[in-house]
This record gives sequence, structure tokens and C-alpha cells, in this order.
Amino acid sequence: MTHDFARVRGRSTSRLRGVVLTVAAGAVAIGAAITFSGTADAATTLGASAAASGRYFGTAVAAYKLSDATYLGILSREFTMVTPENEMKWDATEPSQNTFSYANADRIVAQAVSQGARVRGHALAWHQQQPGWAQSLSGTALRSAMLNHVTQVATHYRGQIYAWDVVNEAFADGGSGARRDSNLQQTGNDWIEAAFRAARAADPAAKLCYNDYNTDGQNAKSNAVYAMVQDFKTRGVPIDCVGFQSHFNSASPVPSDYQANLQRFAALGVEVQITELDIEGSGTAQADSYTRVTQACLNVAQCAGITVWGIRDTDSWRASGTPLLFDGSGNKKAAYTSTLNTLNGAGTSVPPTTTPPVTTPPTTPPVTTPPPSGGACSAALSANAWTGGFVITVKVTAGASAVSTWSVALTLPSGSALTNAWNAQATGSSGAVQFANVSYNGRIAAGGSTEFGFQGTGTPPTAVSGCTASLA
Ligand code: 9MR
Repeated sequence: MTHDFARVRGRSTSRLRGVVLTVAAGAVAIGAAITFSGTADAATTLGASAAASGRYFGTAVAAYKLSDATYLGILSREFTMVTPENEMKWDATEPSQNTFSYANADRIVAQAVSQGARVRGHALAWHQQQPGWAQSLSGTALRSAMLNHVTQVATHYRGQIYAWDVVNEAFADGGSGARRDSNLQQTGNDWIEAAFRAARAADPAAKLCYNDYNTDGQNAKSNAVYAMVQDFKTRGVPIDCVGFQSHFNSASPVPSDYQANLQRFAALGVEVQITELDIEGSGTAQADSYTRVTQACLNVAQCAGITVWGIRDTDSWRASGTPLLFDGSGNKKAAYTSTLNTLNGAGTSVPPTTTPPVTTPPTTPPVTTPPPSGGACSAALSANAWTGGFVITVKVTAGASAVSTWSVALTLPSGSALTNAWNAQATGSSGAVQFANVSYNGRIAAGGSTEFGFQGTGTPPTAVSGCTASLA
């Protein structure tokens, strides 16, 4: 486990519970009808059962529901992590520029503290739920406003947040693997890393997450997020965790490679968190899906915990799909029981429900091009490839003199196509393509370097054909 559970409530008793449960499960496995007194207590809440394996179990919370006794009762009994459902979003916390409004979010944080739970902050930068004044900004004014927002809000909650969703839902749906077009994206492709850096500076103790939906299995969108996280890790951009929202229904069921996808992200050196779980349905089918998700988290050492997106079905943003663990009256559903039972198997050798092979793409060693004529710059390429697609990272290094602009050329194999590039302006999408610097990364100090990347379909290029630059 790489994450810090020091603040988990009842940590030492949780460990004891884990031991007792392991014994109990062993007894069951050999068919002995033995009841261990005391084990029932360990197994009766989601939070305590998750804590037995060092994990949390959380829920989204709405401030206006804290006066509902049934709601508050379940919240304080069951959950060890709390996410404000809307109260920490930009429109809620900064309704007018530079005027901050924290009352509702503060109430949720106070409730979390009073019940010994931790808080996931959600969300600092997002294309949705922006205040009107931000929606009307663009360019540098919007970039500055966004960074100021990140700084102010993360500073207000410094030391009180387990993990921040620093950036939410920044990638497009579908097969493009591209960034979502948004006002924030149009301030420059590096807006995400700028937000992460600002958040780290404001609250160094909070884990910083990227959070998204439709990234729960391996697909073009999750591959693009994967490439971004890998790039951030390579370049030292502060990122600690990836949130998988996990909103499921019959049209978008739990993917067969859910666990494998969590695992490949974990292998990048980030914590993985299930951040907004809800599964439409009822009865056994719904219960089984909750079991699969819960077991997947338990099977991935770096999966720190699960948060469901609300308490009762009637609290859900899509209440008609009855996607949660408690019914509208606050009764435990079959999905609750299956989730709890699965958590209580933690520490035993329960086999994963679905373990397709982990298809973490191999990283090819960097291929360095011969020094270009004039020696102004050189470029080294590394590829992550999978069947039908690839992500390339290119490191551009200045020669003995500083450069002010640069351009890298390469040829894509026949049948391959460029779909998306970052930190560079691409010309061409098949065959010979060129990548020129963007405004902020043209200048490279003598001997220094910068990186850009691109994604494509087909087979990856294996070499750069040239790097040219103008001297500064
Ligand atoms: O549950 C939230 C709902 O109350 C809001 O009206 C909605 C506004 O966009 O946001 C919902 O929460 C979203 C979360 O912040 C990000 N991922 C998707 C969630 C469901 O839409």
C-alpha cells in the first residue's frame, strides 16, 4: 500500500478485525459451522469493513440533507470518506470573481470531522458548473482566474482534504483520445498540469487526482488519460491519484477489464480510487455488479477506497435508476449486503471475479536520432503501443546553444494516423508529420529539454527523422 491510512478511524482495531475475519473465513472454507463471537461487530458497516484492509468507504454528501435524520444516521454509521456532491465546485465556492463562499462545503467538512471521516475535495477545475463570470472569460484571463481559484480553494481547505479532484472530465468521449474541447482547454493544453502545480503549492499534503468517467475499462479515452498520467510522472508534474467515477447502467455496464484497468494505472505509480460509484438496477444483478467493483478494488493494492455517489436511491442524481446501496427509506438493499460481504472477504484469498490479462503496453526504450545537422536540437522518442494504437512521448533537447523555436519531423507507418497531440502543434496526420513548439515551450536552454506527445491509431513510429531549431 502506498497510501497513508494514518488518519483512518480505529486503525488498530481494524487490523484486529482483519485477523479475526481471516480466521472466520478460513473456518467457513473448511465447512465448519463455527460462529466466532465478536466477528459480527467487525462486519456490520461499510466503513469498518473497508478499514479492515486499510481502505475507506465513502459517499457523496449534499449539505442541505444533513438535517435529514435518516440520511445523517446512515452517513455517520457507514462512511469513512465524504465527497461534497456540489458544494466545492467552482460555481458554489466562487460565485463572483474573487469572492469566495464556503459555508455549505464547510458544513460538510465539519460533519466529516465530527464522525471521524476524511474528505475528497471535488472538484477544482471542470468545464461544468463554472460560475457565469468564468464562462465569459477566455485566454489568459480565464487561465489566471482558474489558477487563482485552485489556489484559493485548496488553501482554504489546506490540511483537511485527503484527495482533491484537481481536474475533472477533461477528455473527450468516443474514440478520439483527444482532450475535451472547453474554455479551459482553449487556454492551452498545459492547463491541467498548471492546475496540478497550483494545487500542490497550495496544499502539499493533499493527494492530487485526475477524475473522469467512461475511463473504467481500457478504451481510447482511458488510454489518453493513461498517457497523460505517464507523461506527468515522467516530467515530475505532481499527480498522486486517478479517480474512476464508475457510473454504470445497462448501456454502460461494469467493463470486463475493470480490474485490469485499475491495475495498469496503479502500475504507473499512482493511487487509484473509485470516486462516484453507482450502478442502475435492482436485486441480484445489481448486487453482483457491486460485488465485482468492490472485489476489483480489493484486488488492486493501490486502490485506496470506494465512494458511492449518494446514500439512498432517492438521493441519487439519477434516482429513477435506483443505483445506490440504500432504498428511499434508508433500508439496506441486496447491493449493500453484497458489497459488505465482499469487503469482509478482504484479506482472504478470494479470487478476482474477472482478471483478463493486464495489457499494460510495453514501453520501448528511447530511440535517439542522430544529432541533426547543425546540432541545434535532437529528439528522442519513446512509445507505448497496444493493438491498434499508441502514445508517443518525444523529448526535444537543445544542443550547445539555447533555441527559441523547434520542430520535429517523423514518418508514421503506412496505415497509421495521428489523432491527438499535446504540447506541440501537429501538421499532417499520416505519413510525414511535423510537430512545432507551442508558445510556452519554444525556448529551451542550452542542453535543456522539453517534451511533447501524440496519440495515434495503427502501429507506432519507431524513430524521429529530424529535429530542427532556430537559435535563441
Ligand atoms: O450529482 C451531481 C448533481 O447533483 C449535479 O446536478 C451535477 C451537475 O453537473 O453533478 C453531479 O455530479 C457529477 C460529478 O460532479 C462529476 N461526475 C458526474 C456526476 C454526475 O453527473
